[in-house]
Amino acid sequence: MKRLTFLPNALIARGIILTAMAAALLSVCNAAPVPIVLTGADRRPAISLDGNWAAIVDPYFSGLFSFHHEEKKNGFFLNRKAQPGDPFPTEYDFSKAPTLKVPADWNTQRESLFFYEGPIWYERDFTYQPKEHTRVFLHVGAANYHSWFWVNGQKVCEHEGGYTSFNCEVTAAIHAGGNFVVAAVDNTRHEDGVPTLETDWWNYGGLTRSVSLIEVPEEFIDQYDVHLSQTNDSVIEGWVHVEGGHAGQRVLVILPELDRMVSFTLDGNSRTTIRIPVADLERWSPETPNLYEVKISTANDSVTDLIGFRTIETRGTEILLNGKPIFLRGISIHAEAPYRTGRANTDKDAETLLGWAKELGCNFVRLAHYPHDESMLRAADSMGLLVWSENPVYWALQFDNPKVLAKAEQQLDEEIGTSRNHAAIILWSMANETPNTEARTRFIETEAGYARTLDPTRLITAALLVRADGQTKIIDDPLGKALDVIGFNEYIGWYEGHPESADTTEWRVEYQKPLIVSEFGSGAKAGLHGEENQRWTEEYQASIYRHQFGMLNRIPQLRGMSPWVLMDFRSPNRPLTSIQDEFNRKGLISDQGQKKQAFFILQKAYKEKTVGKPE
Ligand code: GCB
Repeated sequence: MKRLTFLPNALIARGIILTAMAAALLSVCNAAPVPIVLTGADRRPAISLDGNWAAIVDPYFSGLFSFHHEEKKNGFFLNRKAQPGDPFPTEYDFSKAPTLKVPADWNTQRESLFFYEGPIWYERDFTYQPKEHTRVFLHVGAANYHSWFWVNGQKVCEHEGGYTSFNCEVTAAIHAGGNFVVAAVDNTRHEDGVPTLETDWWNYGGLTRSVSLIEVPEEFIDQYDVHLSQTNDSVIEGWVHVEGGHAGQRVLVILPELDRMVSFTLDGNSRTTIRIPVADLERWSPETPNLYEVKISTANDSVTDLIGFRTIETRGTEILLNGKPIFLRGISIHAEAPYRTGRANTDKDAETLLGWAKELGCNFVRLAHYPHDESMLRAADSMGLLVWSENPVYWALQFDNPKVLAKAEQQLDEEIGTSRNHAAIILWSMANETPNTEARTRFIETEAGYARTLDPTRLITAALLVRADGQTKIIDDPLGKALDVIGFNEYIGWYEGHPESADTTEWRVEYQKPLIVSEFGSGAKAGLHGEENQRWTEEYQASIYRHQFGMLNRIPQLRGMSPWVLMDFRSPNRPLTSIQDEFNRKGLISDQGQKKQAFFILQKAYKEKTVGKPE
């Protein structure tokens, strides 16, 4: 079996040398085959492994670790099926275990797992017919947080990070007829994790997104980037990488609607840059979310994607979409499933959440606080919603720990590698509300530099904290220097002062760059009514929104907003009985779909363009 690495081909091709930190991580991971990033995985034919998986709860992780806490070679009991006459007691017998549904978090499936944080074993049988000259990958949409996989007892990969997809090669482990896959998924929080111990959202565990088998030829198109040139709007450019490809091999790129078919040649790094002159291209925008079929093929492989073409850049304090200034009328969204709660992971969830954003009058969504799934991005592309996509560098990570930086960079590789062809995404967010320390600034500057090497076509942002001097709020966090667009969060009227405090608040912004207020808001229990000064009522929340608008309109370089948050979401930090009941209640809509008053206040302001700079 050919070994693949995490290393994005784009980086190899650009001759960029791995940071010492990333190299260190790779060598640590060398023990297990490492998964690869696949662009457009959802565009390939797949054999679904979704459904019911046998599941064994293993809080002490005794299935993987021995009584002296050494990792058992190959998972011992767990990597094989119990056989009659086994010499050892088989305590982990999947045939006797209850099941859990995949894709889904385990917390909302079984009452006893609601607060569970730890490892759970999954097992599923499947039949398979190998084909000649075909490689097979186990595609995992997401497994939160740390996961291990075995196919027919052979370890096929290990992965850290709960919100990105990855692909483990199983070609050598899979065989004709009956097969079985075992996964261990552990959502234990770690100080050196990304995110770390503290978050304000539910730590949903499990195989939270779809799992499938993807078949590809021996040489296959693993990554590609197809976008409109920033400098010439009649040229589509980018690159294609063919895993296992060789110099001189042909790659065809076809855009049927534009009547284009252009051939390129792979270089010694199995990569080619592409450049395709086009005429009469209808550019992608929120008003005209045009998507074009793009077919990329080699002699043996082909993938067809749907891609929109637009440019995004900044000029002074403006954000320019297709060369024209735009104000981002947005809302923040967690990947929380409407109506049923739990992790959002279906096309229907995406349509509901983004449908509400459209109803609100948005042209923009902040997908907080981690990469959301492919269905959200496909829906945003086709519905015409610009997207802020975020790496889970949230609050206080171990910023002086090189291994943590390597983990953040690995998650960026996966986020950008899988979703780089979505026209909707305009902003890569590096972090949220991080403490202003030198180690933090160095960490995120490095992360931002890395993101730029992976994708120089989009804007880099982060949600910063602000400080105050009396009635003046100051945005001068040194991290601002590393960003193209500055996001900032503030909770005037909720965590400080009263809703009216916004009327007298002034802002001093040390950067001549576009600003987005990436959060403001207040808690409100849907259906709870009272006076405007009564916390938790819909009236209080509505009042916060009204008072914010005037203040925001006085910030000259404000170019966007994404109030917190579209829908109530589960958080263990929110225990207030009969109000919160383990939900963060800052949603404009309850988890059961009830719209609160503030929804209509924001909707009116967006539709009448009374907040923000009219274009
Ligand atoms: C924040 C965080 C967000 C929280 C929110 C809140 O500043 O960025 O994750 O959920 O405040 O509700 O307090």
